[in-house]
Amino acid sequence: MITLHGFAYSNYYNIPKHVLLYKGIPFTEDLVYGSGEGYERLNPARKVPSMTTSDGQHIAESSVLCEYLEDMFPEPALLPKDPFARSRVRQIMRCAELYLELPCRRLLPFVFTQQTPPESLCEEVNAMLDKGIASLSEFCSCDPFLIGSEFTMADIYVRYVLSVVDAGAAVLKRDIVSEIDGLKDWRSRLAGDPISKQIDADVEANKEDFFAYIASRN
Ligand SMILES: N[C@@H](CCC(=O)N[C@@H](CS)C(=O)NCC(=O)O)C(=O)O
Repeated sequence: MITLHGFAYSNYYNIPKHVLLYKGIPFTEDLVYGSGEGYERLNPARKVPSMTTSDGQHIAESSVLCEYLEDMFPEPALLPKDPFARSRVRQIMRCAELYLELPCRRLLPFVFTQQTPPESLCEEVNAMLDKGIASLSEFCSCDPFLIGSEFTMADIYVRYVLSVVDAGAAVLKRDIVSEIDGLKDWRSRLAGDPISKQIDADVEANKEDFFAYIASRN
């Protein structure tokens, strides 16, 4: 059986977890924070999530895990059949990570320590966010799903990117989600999905343990 390694408070962990649940693939969860002893055998970069396949091989990087699951379990499909539409899904995922998630992630240490980030950092983050907002505004119809009528792995990916974007938005006092037409409503619709609800409940359940872990590192 597949094992997913990581922790529920990790937005990246929840991406393949949502894919596994959506496709109805049996899996077990192994609660680990990436700094644990021996974790480098699963993922040399020590990032969460990683996955052990049913034949005992280790894979990491959330988008790579999504692609592996799609290759191994093609139904229900999370990529369109048309090659251009597939590339659009991947482009949305890539832009969401590079230009929304990663810049906002730079602000997380300030969120955790409740400190004010330097103005120069906020300017850098805002400039990258402009690229992400321009890209998703161009590529996402949000009607009703990101690329249109078909639910894809981009919907799953962006949903969990937005939890880090929310943290960045609070620091920057910038309503990032509202800057992308239709994204706010798309997000509310997706939040009502039973899988989203299950994952959100698991995030809440892990919160105390995660913050205790963070405190133990400082
Ligand atoms: N590109 C990686 C990023 C994963 C990532 O940054 N995970 C965070 C948890 S949400 C992590 O492991 N942080 C610990 C660290 O950076 O050392 C992916 O897509 O899986």
